Amino acid sequence: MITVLAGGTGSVKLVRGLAARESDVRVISNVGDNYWLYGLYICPDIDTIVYGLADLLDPDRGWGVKKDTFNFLRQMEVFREETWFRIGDRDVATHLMRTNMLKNGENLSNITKWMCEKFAVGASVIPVTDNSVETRIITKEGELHLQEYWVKHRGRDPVEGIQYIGAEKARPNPEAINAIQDADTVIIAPGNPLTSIGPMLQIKGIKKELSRRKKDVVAVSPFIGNEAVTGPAAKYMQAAGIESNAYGLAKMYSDVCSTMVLDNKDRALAKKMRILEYRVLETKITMPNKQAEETLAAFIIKNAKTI
Ligand code: FO1
Repeated sequence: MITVLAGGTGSVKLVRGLAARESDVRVISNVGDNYWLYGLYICPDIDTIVYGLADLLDPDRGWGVKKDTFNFLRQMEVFREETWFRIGDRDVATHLMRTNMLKNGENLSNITKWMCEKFAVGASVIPVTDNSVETRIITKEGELHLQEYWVKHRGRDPVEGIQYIGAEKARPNPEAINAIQDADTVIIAPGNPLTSIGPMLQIKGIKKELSRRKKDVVAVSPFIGNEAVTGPAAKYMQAAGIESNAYGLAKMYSDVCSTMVLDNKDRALAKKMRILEYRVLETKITMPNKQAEETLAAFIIKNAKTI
């Protein structure tokens, strides 16, 4: 059994590769970028993973449903509502159903299970907590929800800090704890370390359980050199005072992880990582197509247990 800690667009390709090769895959999903809009509860990371596994994810954007239309949003424009967050017509049905179930007293874990069933996803997708955790970005202009900072303001202002509101008190999902305890290998997907993986590591029970399994925890770097393969990870790492490369990541994950998968091009960083007592695996970490997703997944599964 393989357990993956995953965020959104940076993680879904590896999750898909693992699910194609393994029969029991459990995906612990970040909830820090969940967002309320028009009275709807939107869970981008959960949805990206579920759509990705259901082969419904838009491949160009990396979020939302492929070939979706935007009539709902056009009507919201008519109502003079803000429409900077591009919710598609099919996507909105997911948010409507989820919000309705929440209002009827269902928790996010069960709603996500329902979603996996409806989209015929075989892997388990487990929200890291059913409590509210909110990633907020601090800039000199003030504090913004991650979606407002990144999508509405297009990441315009320098990041001065990151906060995970609610993480401290959040109760880890018992199924997430079981998934970490029972896994042969736990993989930290190449998601944004501060906004996709970071909020989960701030939940005490999750961090404690991962550190207990440290020798079986493998992280996949989202960096090549000082740049993230996709997205704004480098910017957030610099803001947090962490080197924006695989070595900075290794230091950040050193309490919870003992194996780092990095790109062949980052071979020069391996020696420094070994000083931190990491086992280092070098391969090609970019996943431009489904074949590459499976190849990386197979590489990790094969090498995870060769100590
Ligand atoms: N990202 C954008 O850059 N622009 C959008 O308009 C946008 C809409 C959106 C709608 C639903 C959804 O599930 C995700 C969406 N995302 C959008 C992606 C999202 O902002 C982030 O990439 C994730 O939260 C990070 O994991």
